[in-house]
Amino acid sequence: MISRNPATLHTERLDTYIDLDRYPIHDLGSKAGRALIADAQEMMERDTLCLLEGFLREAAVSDLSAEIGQLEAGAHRVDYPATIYGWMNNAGFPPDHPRSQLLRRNCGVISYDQLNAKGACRELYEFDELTEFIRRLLGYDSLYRTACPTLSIQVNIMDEGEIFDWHFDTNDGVVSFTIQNADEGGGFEYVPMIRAEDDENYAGVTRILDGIDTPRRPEMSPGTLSLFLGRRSLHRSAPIQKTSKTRQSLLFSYDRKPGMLFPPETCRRLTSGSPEPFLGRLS
Ligand SMILES: O=C(O)CCC(=O)C(=O)O
Ligand SMILES: [Fe+2]
Repeated sequence: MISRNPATLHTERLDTYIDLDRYPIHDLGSKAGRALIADAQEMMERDTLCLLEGFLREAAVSDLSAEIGQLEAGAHRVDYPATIYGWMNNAGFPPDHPRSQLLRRNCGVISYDQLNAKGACRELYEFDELTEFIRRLLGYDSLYRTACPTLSIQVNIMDEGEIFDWHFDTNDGVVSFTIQNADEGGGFEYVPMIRAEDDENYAGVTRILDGIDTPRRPEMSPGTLSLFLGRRSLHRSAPIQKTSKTRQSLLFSYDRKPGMLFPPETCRRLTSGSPEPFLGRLS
């Protein structure tokens, strides 16, 4: 019998989740690994979005979807009106101004504490190779999985009629995996670089909100890894139309410092079902 060394077994386990032939994240120093990083960074610079199609193997997508499907009925229901501009004080603008709009965020959320400790979602998150890959893509000196017992992993579930409407993110990037799409609607829509820190471009934002300009609607098939920088790129998950199955996306959180916890307010908003509007910063 051939004895198997633990490193080989570990890589084989990683390979059951991630298509290492196409995406060699276990060997980033190789020629193929360096090309992968360079291509992905180019996508991010160009589009603020890097999509790696077929990153997860089909069998892994099935396992993840099965775990999520079993937990769906217990998902926290989220439904509240929210500002597009969460980091700013939005008081005092005219009613039709983008800063005055409150748009609906409505979905189900399975939080980290609801996942199976030995399930597929957590096993995927725990691979150091994945964290290191994301660190390299972002070009940070360090990157850690967050320590948040509630939101280090978040599964978003969307059913018929639900929408997670237009906004800018306040974080440094979101890593998500498309696990299942709805039959109709619910696509990710975005407008890259529509705002700059010194130019809010309210006219451009208004044209999107009013449906005059068309956002990008990238194809995101199950198994796609997406890394998105949403600070400057307006985005939403479009309304889910008639569907026999939910849209499932799996979100992983990272931070440049170890031990990061999300603010209690953020955790509460995504798990308590409070309909209280999110107005942004109040002072
Ligand atoms: O689920 C999505 O496609 C969008 C989620 C999102 O933009 C967010 O959570 O900030
Ligand atoms: Fe977002």
